[in-house]
Amino acid sequence: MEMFRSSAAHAAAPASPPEPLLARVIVDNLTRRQAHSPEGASTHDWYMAVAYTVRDRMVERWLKTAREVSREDVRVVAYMSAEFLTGSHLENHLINLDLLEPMREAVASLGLDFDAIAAEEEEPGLGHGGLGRLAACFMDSLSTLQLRAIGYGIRYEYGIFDQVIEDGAQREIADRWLHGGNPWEVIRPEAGVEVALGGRTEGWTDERGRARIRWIPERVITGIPYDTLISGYRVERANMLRLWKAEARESFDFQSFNRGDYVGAVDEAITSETISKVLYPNDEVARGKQLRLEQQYFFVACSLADMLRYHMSQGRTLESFPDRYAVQLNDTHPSIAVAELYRLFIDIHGLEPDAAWDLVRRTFAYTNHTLMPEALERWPLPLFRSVLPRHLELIEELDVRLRAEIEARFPGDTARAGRMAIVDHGGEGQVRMAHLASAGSHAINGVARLHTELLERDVLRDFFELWPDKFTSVTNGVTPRRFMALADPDLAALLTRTLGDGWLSDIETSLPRLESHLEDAGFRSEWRAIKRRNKELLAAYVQATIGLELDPSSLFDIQCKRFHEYKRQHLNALHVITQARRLKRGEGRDLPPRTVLVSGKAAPGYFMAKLVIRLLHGIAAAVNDDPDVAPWLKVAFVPNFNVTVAQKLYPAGELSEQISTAGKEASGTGNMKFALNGALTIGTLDGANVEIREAVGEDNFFLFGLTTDEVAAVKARGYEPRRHYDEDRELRDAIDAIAAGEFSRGDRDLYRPLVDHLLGRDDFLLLADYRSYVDMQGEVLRAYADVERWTTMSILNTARSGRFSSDRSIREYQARIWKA
Ligand code: 26Q
Repeated sequence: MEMFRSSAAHAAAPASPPEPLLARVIVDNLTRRQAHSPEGASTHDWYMAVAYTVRDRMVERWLKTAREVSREDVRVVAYMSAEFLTGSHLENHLINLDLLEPMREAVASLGLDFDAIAAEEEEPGLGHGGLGRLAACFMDSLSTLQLRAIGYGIRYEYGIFDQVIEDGAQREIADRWLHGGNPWEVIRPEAGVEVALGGRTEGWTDERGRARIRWIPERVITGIPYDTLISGYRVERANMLRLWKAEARESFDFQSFNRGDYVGAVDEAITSETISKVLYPNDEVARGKQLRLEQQYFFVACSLADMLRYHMSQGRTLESFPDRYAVQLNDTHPSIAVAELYRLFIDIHGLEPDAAWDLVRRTFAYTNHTLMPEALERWPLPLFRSVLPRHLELIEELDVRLRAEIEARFPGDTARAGRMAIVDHGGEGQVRMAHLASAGSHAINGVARLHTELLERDVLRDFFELWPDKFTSVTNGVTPRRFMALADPDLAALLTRTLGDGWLSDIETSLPRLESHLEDAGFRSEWRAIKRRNKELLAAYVQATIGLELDPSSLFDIQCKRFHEYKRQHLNALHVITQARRLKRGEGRDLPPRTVLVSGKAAPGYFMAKLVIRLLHGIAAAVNDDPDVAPWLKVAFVPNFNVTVAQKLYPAGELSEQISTAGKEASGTGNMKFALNGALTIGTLDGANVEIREAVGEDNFFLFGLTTDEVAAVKARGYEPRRHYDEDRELRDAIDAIAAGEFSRGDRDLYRPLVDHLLGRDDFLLLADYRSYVDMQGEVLRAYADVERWTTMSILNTARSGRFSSDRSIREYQARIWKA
């Protein structure tokens, strides 16, 4: 005890700003809030104490913002998303509060290691990848820009699975992120909401003699909000993320209880609670699973009820709802909100349909994140009817309205009306959620310029022709607080020394000033030293996790993202095989060595994606142990890619692999995180790569591959991947090596499905792009050999990537869509 008392006293005189109380408050939280004594406390106990200390500091900001919302005439942004991939909170809040260093010192004064304490935090993995992480970046920027916002989503008890690798294959482990307690959330049982499901509808006549419909549900569950504070960078306000947990309506059902069926009643409670139990692990493949529809409806119904209840409690009219709330739909996952709000206005509040529809459309805006047909959500009619019978009736009604609008603008064009219908009556029938979202919103946006163009030209073409003014493009962005300041503190310190304090609030205007330091030898060598140190840190992490030793002087070439065939991790693999074979022949040993790092999860049921993970491990095993190859080329698979691992990878990246088939990746955001951290991109003209290349300059970007139009032309002509195999000796050797079992201990069957697919169909045109990719990888190494040239290109990538801040994205949403 003595140590703690004297250390706490020590903390009375730390470096500026003085935080005499911090250490004492931490000990207070440990003892009073958690009933632990300092001597017996575990690292996790200390983490909880530190977290509560930070949370308490922020509560005032939060309450202040809430008071302002109730007083002022502001429009609140409600960001509705089935996913929020926030990453760990502790250090992020400390950066925002300018308390990271004082907290380090306070913790050190207690004789403890801050990094070990911070590492105790389980990151909330409430998303798969890009879309969920984007929602988290947007929440960060909304707070930093001091816009009033609420993020609405689901408090999954199990987030995205943890990935472990066994014998080169992915195995999934349940993510028990709540196991150790979550100090960041505040439960609000008093703000619970009831949500109905299933059942049927019936007609009735209201007191004014109007024919009305009511929904007689089969089940009712309760949604309980859990609030997490979202601080902004150096600002006095804060927003919140409100996530819903599903619970049984009562702790037990009295009727069953009276019948003596206590266990049956508990059973029903368990069934209700499954709704928020687990994040579906598939992304980009929409499958008609009832529980997934129930999840979507559950959080949307809770959130709208929450908004309406607050709105009415302030004594406001229904008509003013769209003036007070701008609801952004993060893809179609929450798009049932369109039908739900329409239902609430008509069935519950008795509005006339025309008025209700007008209010609905003024409320919602829809962001599309995909061009892949299999990712477009569609629900089979029988399933939809059994879960949401009343909503289906209303959607049929909306369909009639939509048809009338189409007829007025394109008379007699029944083919068009059929293509655009919300309910597709072919076969068993389907509800097309992208059509519901488009019809029910006043704004529709894609997430990069190319993506929006393709939406307008292709996926949503008919909607664009009907409502061209609804469409807009908002290129994605990432928060520089997490992905620069937090992930790369040394770089942040250099930028503060070079650009002055405050650069992090507006990187779009501050980073370009780096160009005036381009010739400064001292700055350049610091720049290199920082990257080198980040590579050493990553190498140490890789050594500790998979026991592989990396050479920090080699080029760190990284591809980290979900595994998908369209993202083409197997094209990366083909290049590695080709390069290994060259080295084996003695070619290319005069060029700099390269370390290829790959990281990412595959959906548990995505056979081909999992096979590619195995292949990469097979290649790693062959390459890393070969003395003719390993000095120049190593391959490391970094397991369990998540936000925490990402924060180690991006700062160490020198070459960013953004190699999707042109026209498939809506935007990408990892591409932006790498560029901001001074990596160069090797990439196709896909998603936001196009804009990154424009921003950083074509000389500072390694472009390869077919364009979107060329891809379409090749497919239209009848693509024959085998021709490339026949004509390109190195390509043939690489594929033959896989087929021969070189990466599967002689097993010729393991990768057969992959090889057959590549030679037979090759939907994502790996073989067509192989030669230009491999040649460009040669250019990369030649450029890397010239240290000064690479340094210049690296600095320019950072200096010119400021527009890929999510602050810029949010300003655009605000100016063009929310006008909050
Ligand atoms: C849908 C229905 C049923 C089950 C799962 C899903 C589902 C879940 C997640 C469908 C899609 C997703 C995730 C999509 C996603 O992350 N898209 C990415 O969004 C990023 C942010 O805009 C873009 O940068 C990426 O290009 C895009 O792939």
